[in-house]
Amino acid sequence: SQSLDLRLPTPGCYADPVRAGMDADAVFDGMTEHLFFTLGKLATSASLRDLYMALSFAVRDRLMSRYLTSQETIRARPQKTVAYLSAEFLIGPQLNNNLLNLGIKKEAEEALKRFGIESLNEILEVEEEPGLGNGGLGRLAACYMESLASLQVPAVGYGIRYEFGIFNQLIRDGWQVEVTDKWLKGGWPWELPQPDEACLVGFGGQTESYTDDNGNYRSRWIPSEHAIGVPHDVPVLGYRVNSCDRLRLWRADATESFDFYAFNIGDYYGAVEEKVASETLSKVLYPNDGTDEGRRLRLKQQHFFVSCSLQDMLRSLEKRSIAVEEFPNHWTVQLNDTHPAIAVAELMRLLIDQHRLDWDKAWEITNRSVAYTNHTLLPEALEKWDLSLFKNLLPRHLELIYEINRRFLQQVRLKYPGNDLILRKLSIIDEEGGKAIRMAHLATIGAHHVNGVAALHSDLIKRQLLPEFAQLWPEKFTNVTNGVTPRRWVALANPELSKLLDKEIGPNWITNMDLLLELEKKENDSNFLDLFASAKLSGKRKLAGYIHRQTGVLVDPSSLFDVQVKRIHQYKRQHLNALQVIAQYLRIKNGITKNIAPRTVIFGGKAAPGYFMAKLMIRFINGIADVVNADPDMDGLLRVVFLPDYNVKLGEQVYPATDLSEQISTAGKEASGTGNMKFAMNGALTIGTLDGANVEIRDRVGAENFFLFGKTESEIMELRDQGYSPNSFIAESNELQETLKLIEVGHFSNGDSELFRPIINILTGNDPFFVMADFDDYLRAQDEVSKAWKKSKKWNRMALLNTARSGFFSSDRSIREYCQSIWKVKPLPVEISCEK
Ligand code: HBZ
Repeated sequence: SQSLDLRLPTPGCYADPVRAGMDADAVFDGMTEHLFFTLGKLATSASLRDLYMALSFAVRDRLMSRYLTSQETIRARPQKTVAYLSAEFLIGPQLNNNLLNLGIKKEAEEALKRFGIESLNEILEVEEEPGLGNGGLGRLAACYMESLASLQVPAVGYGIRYEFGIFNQLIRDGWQVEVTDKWLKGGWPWELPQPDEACLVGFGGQTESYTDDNGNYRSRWIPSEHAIGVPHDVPVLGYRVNSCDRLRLWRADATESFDFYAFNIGDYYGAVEEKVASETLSKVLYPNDGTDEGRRLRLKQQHFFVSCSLQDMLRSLEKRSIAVEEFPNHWTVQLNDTHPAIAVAELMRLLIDQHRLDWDKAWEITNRSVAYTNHTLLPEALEKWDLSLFKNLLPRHLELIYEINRRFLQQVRLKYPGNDLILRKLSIIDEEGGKAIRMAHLATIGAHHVNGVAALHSDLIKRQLLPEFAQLWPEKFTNVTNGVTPRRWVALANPELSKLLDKEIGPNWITNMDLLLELEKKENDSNFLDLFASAKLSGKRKLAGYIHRQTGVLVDPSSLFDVQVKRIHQYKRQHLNALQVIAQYLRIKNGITKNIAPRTVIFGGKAAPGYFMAKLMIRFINGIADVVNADPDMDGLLRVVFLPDYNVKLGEQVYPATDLSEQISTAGKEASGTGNMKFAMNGALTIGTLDGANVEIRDRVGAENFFLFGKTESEIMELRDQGYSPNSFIAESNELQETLKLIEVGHFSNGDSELFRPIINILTGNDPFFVMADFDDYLRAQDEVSKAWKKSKKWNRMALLNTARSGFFSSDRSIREYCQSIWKVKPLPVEISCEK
């Protein structure tokens, strides 16, 4: 028969599109069946959403033989699998990505035409994005899963299936308003719930000691509360390969629908209480990207998903009758920041309490399996748990952590006799103030490798964050510079550029970004530069349309699109950018327009709901936008836009449309940045400080194709040590004084001189992020930008060289580095058998 048996891999099912059910007829038939049987709709009355669902189900069906064959291959072959543990996976819309990776975009378009849909975009518009992450860290996890699958590396991403992801952002009267993200309403077609593989997790209660059958002294944990983790699996298909990895997200369910004892005594509300409490566990993502609030529910979430995930890994060994001692040969566990760092204690607990291993063996297994990635140096972002809270929630883990710490500190004592200071610095327990558990210390002690996410950042981890650890274990510390997937961020997001690249250098750049270097040959080819520029212009036109629809502001696609999109944070310095805009506004008002390039300055990003200054910065930008956009003097010269609700989907529109990428954090504060890479790939020039991966971007694209400004990390440290005073910088800059003055008098707040006072106060007070110190040099660099923009051929050449030399920032390169130097895993090609 020609029909596809979706349960069994079929002969030649990848090579032969008909047999694989990959042609337009099959996609159409699949959609028709799903409309009828899954959605209960007739094609004649199907809405756009129905068609989105039907197409998604039809595409999901077509992933299934790859997914199941991949899982079966991983199961049957005794090879190491990556377990990427992350509290966040910001995976973005799935349909388009799966169409691309399967290679059936054209077929889907053809099938849609038969339903009267002329453009796939109409359908893609409908897709809800699962906002299961805050920003860079969560998006990185998603890029890494895509690269792992594309490189055919067996991997599972373990995380939490939050019912509500990051809030949706509305702008009301210039202020951010947070709205619940109901991404699951109406059903999400990409997940496969697996209730048969649920895991039980305990919380609270106490420990008690007992003597086991062999006369050994042991401790056991009697939790007072339980939750059930139900895995929801999302297939992660690699690009044009059979490999399809799995993202396993845990949903918390109550252990019992009713506590029957409480029910029997008539306490109905008491009975449902436990159910409600445990179901709240996976209810909502914490929307903080930088501050650690130390909330009990967050620690519960962390332990919940880590415990489920480790149990799942151990169970996979049991199912295959593999001894638990073999764990490190079968799993390599990567901790995405300290959010899953409880894994060190939980793996010890499972090995010792449940699998009856002795301490040394358990520790060897744990240490050989676990590695830790750090993403921040900011002290307020380093996770610490109050000791009493921790003890109350995880008493057995606290015992184990004490013992880990005791043994570790004994080692330190032997190395540094009589050095109490170093013991205090290295201890997992922070004794300053109220006692607390330092999760970065637990992760570092438990892990075989600790890595930073850009060269500078990894260096600062060794020099500033964990110097005593780096001295103790120099070989443990390493760097893996972040990367982003070229499939989503170029091939999908930028179809015009992709077409041009395909034509010029062939389609292999998508999996081998080093091939982009061939574009260097074209740097003086006017014809090609024009084509490159018109791809950019087409992205800008689309974004201009979106801006108009969303904000009502008309922007000129031929102006310089100057973009800063990222979480709003003082260290990222959106206010520095905003001040620069005011300075340009003043110049125009004063008739000094000779060197001005027409610009559209675009901001986007969410502020943590409790972060007052970040929310005020949004209000500030909108205040400036209102004044600038209403002033006829600015026509043709300056526009300011705050794009509401920046997310993955919007990012896909923004990167291809950007000429200038703003990467202006205080040097030493941004661990890496990943937006900077997406911009460079799409041919934007960067204006930036020597921070995070900017350093490496500049090294790669060439200093002459990058607008550098600002103090270096060591200059910032020096300033700080000398007792930094922002006023000495303000005193030297007339433009800065005038800019601040205009804000103070309420020019951007309808005469209200109080509204933005906190911004002025912080900048003229202690200015913790050195905005004043970098202002003049930033303005100078912006003038360079304007000058360069006016020589469009030169600009286009610089932009082309950014794309050409950005291959290093593919997440495929990052993942290869993790595989070789940290995980020691190899690809496992998946063959779809041709025998029935
Ligand atoms: O991780 C970011 C870094 O700021 C950025 O420089 C880096 O490129 C990126 C990937 O390595 N960090 C985050 O995005 N951090 C968070 O989102 C976060 C979330 C929850 C927290 C703390 C931080 O509790």
